[in-house]
Amino acid sequence: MDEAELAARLHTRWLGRAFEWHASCGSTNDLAAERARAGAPAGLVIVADAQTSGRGRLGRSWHSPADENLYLSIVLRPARPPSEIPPLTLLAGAGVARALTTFGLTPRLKWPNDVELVEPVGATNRRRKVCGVLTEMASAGGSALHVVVGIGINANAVDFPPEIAERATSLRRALGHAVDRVELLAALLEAFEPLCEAFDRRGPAAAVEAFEAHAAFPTPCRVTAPGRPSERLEGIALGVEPDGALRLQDETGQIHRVISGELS
Ligand code: BT5
Repeated sequence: MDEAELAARLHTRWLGRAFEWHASCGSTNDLAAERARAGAPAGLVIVADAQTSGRGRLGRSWHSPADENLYLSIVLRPARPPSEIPPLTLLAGAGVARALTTFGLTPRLKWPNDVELVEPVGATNRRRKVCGVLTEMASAGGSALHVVVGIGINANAVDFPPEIAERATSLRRALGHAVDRVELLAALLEAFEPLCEAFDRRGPAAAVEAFEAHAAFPTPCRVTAPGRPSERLEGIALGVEPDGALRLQDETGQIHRVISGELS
């Protein structure tokens, strides 16, 4: 991937107009945070062909083999208070979903940060993860200084390590052919730019609206607390609240607001 190639294809106004490409790095989120602390503008995009310590949430790792997939981080400086920042994860998922739709796919968003594709496995269909989002923020004095939105998309990987083989898929597996990563990146940035502008104007409501257009909730669904798998709630997901929390009704009819957790 190279900068001139992206610039020639990209039709955004500010997102991705500052761009760095690396053959390899630890985590693009760390590089983006470093650039943001040094004053990088909103819209800076950092892409790596490989990550040696790609991260998920809660210290989990993101499988990031070289040259096959898309690993990127975006620096944003939303004019919103820190409490309104977490729904940016929903917004980024919606951006990815819109981009994948332009490839003829029907992605489904799983609250809060997974993009999934339906894959036939034997006689059944399984939802498998094609993308994950990791949003990280630095704040001071009640305002968000910068936000880094990290996005990993399995573009062309065909095989996955055993620990995720049952749960992961890629665009290539779904489409039956390889995808051009520059084209994928341009489609993603073009889809995400207007969403970011809507978020600046309207905050979390814009994120929730965009997310719900592609959301699919497992029924019934189970939510486990981050890092505490024994604490769980089961019920029917009713949707996402205006602030991004998941609304879940348990079997007694009680409604719960889930702010973070793992959905299955
Ligand atoms: C995520 O975390 O899904 C967020 C992933 C964000 C990755 C991007 S890549 C660019 C940027 N730089 C980074 O360092 N990170 C971001 P979480 O919901 O915690 O899911 C992590 C879990 O997904 C792992 O524990 C595995 O079970 C599974 N997993 C790991 N790698 C995967 C992959 N390539 N495809 C599908 N599933 C994967």
